[in-house]
Order: sequence, then structure tokens, then C-alpha cells
Amino acid sequence: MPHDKDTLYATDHGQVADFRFDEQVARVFPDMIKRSVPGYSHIVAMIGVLAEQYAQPDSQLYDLGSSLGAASLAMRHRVHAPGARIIAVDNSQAMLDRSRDFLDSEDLPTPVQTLCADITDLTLERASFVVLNFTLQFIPLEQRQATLQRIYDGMLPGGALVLSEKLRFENPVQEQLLSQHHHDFKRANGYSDLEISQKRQAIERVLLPESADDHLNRLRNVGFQVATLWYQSFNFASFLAIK
Ligand code: GEK
Repeated sequence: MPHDKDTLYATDHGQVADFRFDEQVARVFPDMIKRSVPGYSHIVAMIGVLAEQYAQPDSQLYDLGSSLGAASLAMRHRVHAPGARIIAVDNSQAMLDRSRDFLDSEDLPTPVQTLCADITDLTLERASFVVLNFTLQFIPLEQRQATLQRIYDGMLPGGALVLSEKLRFENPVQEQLLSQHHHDFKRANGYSDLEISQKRQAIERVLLPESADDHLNRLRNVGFQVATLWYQSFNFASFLAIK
């Protein structure tokens, strides 16, 4: 599927507005996320590998904050459990509209339904596999525990959650080092210093990172039997939790 190059912050915006998942972002999203999030393609591919293992017959797999459906597609390629279906949820209609172009371009047995909804008040049912791939970080801090509890409550025993997030570090030296190398990664992918700095201003009131311990503690508090970090690249990480 062709998509545009992300040049949204290439010119001087003067006053930088808060980041929103609108039509402009949807148009360039695949390019933006690949050049901005180290390890993104690897994480998406591994979501497919894990979905294949955890999908149960006649269950539902949820892609929460699905954007253009990359994780849903990765799951769809590998899930063979009979009667399983994927539900891709996002509260940006612009993202969901574009995601249908990706999802409808392939004809595979596991169906993908798209749903425009806020994940903070979504009720999940018979969920064997749930993905929060860089989505929880956009949910207000005070709603994260309740959102994860609802997800846990809707999951089947033995079900798995993949939670990927940008991380914050308590240790200022570690925080400075890893965010500096994240910016090096963006520069190596062709972003200018102006683009990096304007994007940082746009996102800083919208994307609120927490520490790895914050995530692991919360996952255990809502009831997950196992919660572990399975991947990290600079200040971006992914966790796996099993009910
Ligand atoms: C991927 N998972 O490519 N309810 C539903 N959706 C939301 C909410 C909410 N309350 N808040 C934000 N979103 C994708 C990438 S992007 C990550 C996920 C990023 C949606 C928002 O509209 C956007 O599509 C997505 O979460 C976050 O694997 O851009 O860094």
C-alpha cells in the first residue's frame, strides 16, 4: 500500500500545536512510526508470532489503538485458530478509514472488524490475545489502571497481552542517554533537528511515558500471573503479560 513521507514538522510551525491523530497524520503514519520508533517493525512481526501461540478457538483478538492496522495484519497472517476473529479499535475515525484500505487488500480466513471507540470504556469479551502497541501511553495517567483492569477482566484464562510503550527512566543519566540515542536514531532516518524538536513539543503533553517498573507493577496489580519485558530498543519497550 503506497503512503506518503512524513514531512509534517519539516517547516517551522512557530507555535507548535498538540499532536492529534487526524487525516494528515493518517496519511503519513506508516512512514512516521517506522522512522520514529526503534524496533517497531520487529515488535509488529513478533505480535504475529505471539498471536499464533495464544489465539484460542472461537475467541477474540483485540488490537487496541490499531491506527492503520499493522498489528491486526501481522496477527491475521499467522492466526489459524478456528472461529477466531480480530477486532481493531481506535478512536480516530481518520486512522480507521485508512486502515480499511490495508485490511481489505488481503483475503485471509481470520476476519478483522474495525471499531471506532475509546479503549478506556471498552468491554472486551472472550479475549485470548490483546495488543496495546504504543497506545496506553496516550491514555491519561489516572485512567490507565482501570483501563488495564477492564482488559484483564475480558480475557480468557491463559490469554496474553502485549503492551509496547515509550519508557521514562528514574535515573536522569539513563533518561538523557537513551533519549539522546533515540534522537540519533531519528536523525539516522532522515529527520532534521527542527523536525525532531517540533515533534517533541507536539507530543510532550499528549504522550506520557512511565517507567518499566510502573508498567510491570500495574500489570501484576490488575491480576496478570506473569508480566515480563521481552524487548527493548533505547527508550522503547514491549511487555508480555499472561492471565
Ligand atoms: C500500530 N498500534 O501501528 N481509544 C482508542 N484509541 C486511541 C485512544 C483511545 N482512548 N487514544 C489514542 N488512541 C499501532 C500504533 S499509535 C502510536 C498506535 C503512536 C489511538 C490513536 O488514535 C492512534 O491511532 C493510536 O492510539 C496510537 O501498531 O502513534 O506512537
